[in-house]
Amino acid sequence: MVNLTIDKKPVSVPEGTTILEAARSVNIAIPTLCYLKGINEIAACRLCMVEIEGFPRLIPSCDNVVAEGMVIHTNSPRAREARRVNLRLLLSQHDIRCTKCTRSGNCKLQTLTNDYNLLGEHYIKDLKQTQDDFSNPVVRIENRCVRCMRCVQVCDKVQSMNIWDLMGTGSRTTIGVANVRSLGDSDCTFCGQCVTHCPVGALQERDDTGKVFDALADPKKITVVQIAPAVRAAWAEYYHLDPKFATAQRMVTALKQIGFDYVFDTDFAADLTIMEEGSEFIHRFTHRDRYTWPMFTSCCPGWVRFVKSQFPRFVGNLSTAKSPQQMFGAVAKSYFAEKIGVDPHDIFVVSVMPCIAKKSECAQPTMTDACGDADVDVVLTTREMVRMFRGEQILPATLTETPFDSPLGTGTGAAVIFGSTGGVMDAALRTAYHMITGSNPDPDAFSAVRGMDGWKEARFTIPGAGTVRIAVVSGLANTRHLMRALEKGEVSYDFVEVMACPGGCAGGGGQPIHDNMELAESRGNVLWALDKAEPVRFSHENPDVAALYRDYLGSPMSPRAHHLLHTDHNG
Ligand code: HC0
Ligand code: SF4
Repeated sequence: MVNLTIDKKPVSVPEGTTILEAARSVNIAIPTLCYLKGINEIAACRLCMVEIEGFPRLIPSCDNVVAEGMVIHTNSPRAREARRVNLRLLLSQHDIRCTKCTRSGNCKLQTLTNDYNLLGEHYIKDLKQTQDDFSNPVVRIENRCVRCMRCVQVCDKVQSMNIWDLMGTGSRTTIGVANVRSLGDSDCTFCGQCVTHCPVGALQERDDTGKVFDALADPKKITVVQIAPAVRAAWAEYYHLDPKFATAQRMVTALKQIGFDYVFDTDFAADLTIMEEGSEFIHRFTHRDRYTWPMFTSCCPGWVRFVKSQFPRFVGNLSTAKSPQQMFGAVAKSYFAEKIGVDPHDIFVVSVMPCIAKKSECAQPTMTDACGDADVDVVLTTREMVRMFRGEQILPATLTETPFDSPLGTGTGAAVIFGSTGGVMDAALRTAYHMITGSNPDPDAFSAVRGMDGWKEARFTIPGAGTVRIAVVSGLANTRHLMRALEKGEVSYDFVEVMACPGGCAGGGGQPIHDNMELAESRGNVLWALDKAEPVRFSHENPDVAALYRDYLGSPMSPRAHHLLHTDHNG
């Protein structure tokens, strides 16, 4: 152990601990902007400067480690002044028109500017003119960037994609797309992890709320909205509401209040996905030699973009099942349109997703199977939906609960866990077991797939089918490791679930942002608890999915189901 003193407090920490972490261990907070533990410890912002007795210069505390006997002052006049100067330098290159920024009120730089009372300073006239591209699902706004490098590091280390890179030198240093490409031409998966890790508003999703307000105001449009599983675990975080209070049913009330005609649940389509994907898996498993292995889940568009660009020879291993969001859109503009007797072209489908990549998924030219129009018209992130609620002055704490509309509003426990890593696999195995054996397993029989490990493996024996070898992976760097191991023949599986975002959609790139906090696990736990509390925990027992097969699709994998619910990923 190393013994030292920080702000007159004795501290004892293991060798190699940074000064910043040593201070945190005794509840001394040193301000940071660029710091992300284990990912970005590079002293780019230089706001964590501290003074060390006997040392001539101030040093950044995030990338310097403790030494025996150090006497450190974190808030000496010199340290405080250095922080103010460094903050001013950051502000001199930053668009400080906070009223026009989506991160206003949730911006680390804005908070520090207030904390250090730099409110009278104006640099705006020196800003350079930029032409920011708002056409892609992920948008970068150059003049808001503080060159903290978090996006570069998260993309490299957590997602292994290396999309962002440092460009230029000196005062012209900035971040851009590596290899001088545009974001749209790059291999960006649009997972949005750079967005949720940006401390300011330099990265955000493309705002599509205007299109939704327009549709809501159009008397000819029948507006339908679906809510993804993981949204319910996070939507009210900005309002500081406990997830137990902030139920999906209160979100239904709010969405009705802003004018949607029908509020449905992506959980319905998640159960439908399990019927199709489970049947597909059993078909492949019983005709083993006709397919290449393993079969991969296909519901995460970040992962689908990843496999297409990084491991194209595995594209044929993807399940042909569309994602629940796309199955929902296709069913809404066919079965549901028929049921209520309207022209599907008049239905406007909005998805609320914890995800930015879903914006690119719904725009795929192949996702038009119901009536030739896009099956899903607009995807909003959880953050965009909250922005709409705010604009409409909705106060979630005052809302009562409203049930989802019928018939696309019923979901089971197996569906709600889709939003957490391991959930799709768990749900698929529950139903595959029933399809093979004719009886239900214990709904918790496959709990080995749960938990936050980035790469999980398990084997399950299903009577009549033998042993099924599965893997569950989340985060694209973990995924790359798994894919390389598969290529080298170091591992082999039958079925693999992949989610691009660490922890799955609960930690998705469209979820509320809390600086320096990873909430995928706690949000995921909300979803697993919802599953436990559901009376029905098997997708094949969803009564409205059963009715859809009975009245419209026939059976899983029928020609109509194939047309509406499956896709060719090479298409
Ligand atoms: Fe997900 Fe989904 S679970 S990808 O994370 O499969 O976005 O929540 O909606 O489509 O259901 C996201 C979340 C979904 C889809 C579902 C899947
Ligand atoms: Fe989107 Fe979920 Fe995939 Fe992340 S894990 S890219 S939130 S679908």
